[in-house]
Amino acid sequence: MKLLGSYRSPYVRRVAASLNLMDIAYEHDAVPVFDDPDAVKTHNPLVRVPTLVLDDGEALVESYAILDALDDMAGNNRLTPASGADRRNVMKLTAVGTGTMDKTVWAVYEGRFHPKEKYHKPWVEHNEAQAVGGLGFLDECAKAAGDNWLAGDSISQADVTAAVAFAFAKMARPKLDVDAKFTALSALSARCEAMDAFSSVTP
Ligand SMILES: N[C@@H](CCC(=O)N[C@@H](CS)C(=O)NCC(=O)O)C(=O)O
Repeated sequence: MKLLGSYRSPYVRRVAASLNLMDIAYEHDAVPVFDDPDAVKTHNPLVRVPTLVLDDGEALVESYAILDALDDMAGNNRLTPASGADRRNVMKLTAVGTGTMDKTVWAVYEGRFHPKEKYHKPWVEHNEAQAVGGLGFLDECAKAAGDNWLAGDSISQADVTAAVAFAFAKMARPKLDVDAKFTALSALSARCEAMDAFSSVTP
């Protein structure tokens, strides 16, 4: 299988780190989606990354749907529990993580795609405040988890997505000073980034 998209994208990176944790082999093509949209359009009508092209040519789109399919393939290495309260918990924490990514990305896009005179600072601040809200929530959960992972004694998709969302906010919005504000989440992130599964997919 081939994963399309740069590891600068937090959505691509969470899929890549998950593939590594699941021990599923893949090729990587860091296609620049904005500069070379046709390479992605062939496989994904939305022209977004991540896109995962399976060996038989079937293309999977949207990180949550890709990860759902990968969990199915991963057997005992799945990162989201299959059902029940454990699944709901991991899904909720993961949703806060992806929401944090969304809001951080939107704040970045405002500066990247609007001409200077159309840059709307209140909208950037609105998105940043929501990203900070998400990080604050995950930080409280990391505090409560202590030496454990967010959803128990083994790493789950909640940890992967929280760590990647944190690293992305740190890289893309340095002025938010997330290491100082969210110390428990920062420690969780450091724990993840020390693993090959994450360090091998650094932007
Ligand atoms: N909800 C999507 C978000 C994917 C996404 O927004 N990817 C960005 C890169 S960070 C992208 O492909 N942007 C291209 C565009 O929107 O034109 C997912 O989880 O996969």
